[in-house]
Amino acid sequence: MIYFASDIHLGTGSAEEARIRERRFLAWLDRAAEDAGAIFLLGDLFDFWFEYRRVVPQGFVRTLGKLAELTDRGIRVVFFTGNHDMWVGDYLYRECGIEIHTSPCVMTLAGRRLFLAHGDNLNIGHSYSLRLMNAVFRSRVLRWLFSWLVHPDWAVRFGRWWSGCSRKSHGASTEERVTESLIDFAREEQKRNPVDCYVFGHMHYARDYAKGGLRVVMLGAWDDPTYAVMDDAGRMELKRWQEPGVGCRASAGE
Ligand SMILES: [Mn+2]
Repeated sequence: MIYFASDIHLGTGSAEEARIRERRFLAWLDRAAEDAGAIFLLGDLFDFWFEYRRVVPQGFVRTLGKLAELTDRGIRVVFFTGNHDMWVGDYLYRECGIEIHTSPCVMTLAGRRLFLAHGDNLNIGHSYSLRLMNAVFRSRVLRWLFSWLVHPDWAVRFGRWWSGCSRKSHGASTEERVTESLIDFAREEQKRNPVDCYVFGHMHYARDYAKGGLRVVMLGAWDDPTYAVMDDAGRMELKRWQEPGVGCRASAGE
């Protein structure tokens, strides 16, 4: 089985909220690891991440430990960076054995060709300001300057503030139309380089779109966790994650 999740946004909210979110994700990883050949994390695993050469942000130790344990056991863990963790370097690869991708990728899995991406910056060709902002954020030179000029405590403080602002402007989508731009992108891409399925995160709205040979699976955010799973025959399904025991407690109270 191959599992897909995105937009976990570890570190969001108060310390207690962040711990609950992390535990929920770990429970999902444990469940997935029972039969996973690979686990794909399609971006925004962290609400904010910035890596210095020898310094990484505090926190997330249970997640990093779990991911390292899974790769040690031979499970392939693949991470596509999102707009909240675009500054991931090679630490997660070196320390946890995670395969890292910083741009969209077409992969053949279980006999299916899949287009995988976080889903940000796919449709910015028409917008000069978005292209410029993207170039600034992804500039290696500016990243290097930032890491040498800004003390890590200040960088993380600023990053967490910025991530909070970004989430408020883009996060917690309640309308299906937010997914339309990704479907439009897939429709155009399909003319150039057809695949069996597109898998995206980013929009914080879970949707499984299938029409006229086009399949676009959009993973939701982990405020209400969803994930996708593909079996060995290449059948993909979008699912809601129900933590073991949570449903039982609710029904016991009736
Ligand atoms: Mn996100």
